[in-house]
Amino acid sequence: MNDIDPRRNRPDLAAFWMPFTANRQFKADPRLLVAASGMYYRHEDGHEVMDGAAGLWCVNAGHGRTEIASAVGQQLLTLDYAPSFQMSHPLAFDLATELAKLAPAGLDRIFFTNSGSESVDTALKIALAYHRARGEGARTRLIGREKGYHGVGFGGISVGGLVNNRRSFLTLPGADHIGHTHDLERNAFSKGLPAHGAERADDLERLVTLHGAETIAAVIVEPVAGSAGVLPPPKGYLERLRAICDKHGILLIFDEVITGFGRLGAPFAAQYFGVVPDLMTTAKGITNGAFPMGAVFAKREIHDTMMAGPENAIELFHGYTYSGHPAACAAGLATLDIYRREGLLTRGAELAPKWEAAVHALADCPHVIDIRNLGMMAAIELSPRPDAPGKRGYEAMVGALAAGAMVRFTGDTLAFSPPLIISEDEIDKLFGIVRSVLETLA
Ligand code: PXG
Repeated sequence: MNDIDPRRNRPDLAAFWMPFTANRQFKADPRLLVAASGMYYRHEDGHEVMDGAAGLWCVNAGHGRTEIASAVGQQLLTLDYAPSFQMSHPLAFDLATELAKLAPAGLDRIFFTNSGSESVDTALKIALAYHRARGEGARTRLIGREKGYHGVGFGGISVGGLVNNRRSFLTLPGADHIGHTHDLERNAFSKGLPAHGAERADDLERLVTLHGAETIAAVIVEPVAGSAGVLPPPKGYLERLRAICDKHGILLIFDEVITGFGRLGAPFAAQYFGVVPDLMTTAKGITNGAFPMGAVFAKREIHDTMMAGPENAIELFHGYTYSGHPAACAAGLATLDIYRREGLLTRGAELAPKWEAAVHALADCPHVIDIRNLGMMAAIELSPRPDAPGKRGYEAMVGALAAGAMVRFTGDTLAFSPPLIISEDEIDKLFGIVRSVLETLA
């Protein structure tokens, strides 16, 4: 880890309007990270903080990977930028080819974006354009799920199901939602997939009855809901959703922004579950979080359907200045090399039993009302203080940071998703810190 210049003063905090943050609360008591290596961040006060969240679910190979840094640096010196509209550069094709090799069967056409939000909006637009190209232009409805998080674009918040992300904004008129699967009454303290709730996929039949299948373009779900607090799907749920989509000609989109790149112990959740979507959105782990990038994986049939009309006609009027940015592609290729070399896309499968046992051992801690896990994801749900929902979760996060672990919180749920290089001892250490915090939490 680089040494930090001790003379560096705290920066002026006023100008940076922070995303998804209580800005005034933060600026009154800031939390600044100044360096990172392997499993650890360094806090500005010098103490080491174990990364229990892979940054924001993205640093799957751990921090400070020199291979990625060198690849990006080299690329910037060789070819810093090249347009991707009507022009390109070799690395974009190389990375797409490598990603297609990892992809679930048939999803081997790759559209590059710069974030999860852009991947989601791109996938929704591809779904609409695909149906139109097939002569089913009436299929314009986009279906999400309650508690879903699909980023912050207008498409993503329209199919998203977290009210705070929607209430201040306009959403697309054609969007609707199936019900969520969170069911504490029947499924609390499930290890892995909860037993109850596969029938909740049938809610899609309700929307088909309400709107008509011929108006529905696509359904998008996170295979495991992440931001809502790690909600693994009930056993059989995704299979059922797939079957209903097939029955009605509706495209199924898996939002794998979190579950992609080894989080569950397989390259993608689609492979973990053996359920193949029509489109898949990714970002985050595609470059180990080191460079902004996202990618949409499309079934070849969807891509090929769009390759119609005169050869000089643009098939999809969509793309970004930075789609397939050379440095992002270099970061992606270096990241995939690391994943392959170190077996990180499947390492989660070996660690998951230890991970599961370690998190569920906290069931006796105060305030704990549920513990959930799948692959290398887990959550501990705390009972809210009746007068102050969310406060306990916030205090647990702040307490853990002081005690040497970075964890995410959403409301009163703590979420865990470590870099996939974590050792068994570090798993014990992480949950040891969490235990010490929960035991002293008011
Ligand atoms: N889809 C999913 C499933 C996500 O988890 C996005 C899309 C959007 O990605 P971008 O790159 O546009 O942020 C996400 C992002 C959290 C947390 O703590 C989760 C995300 C981002 C920030 C915080 O749960 N997920």
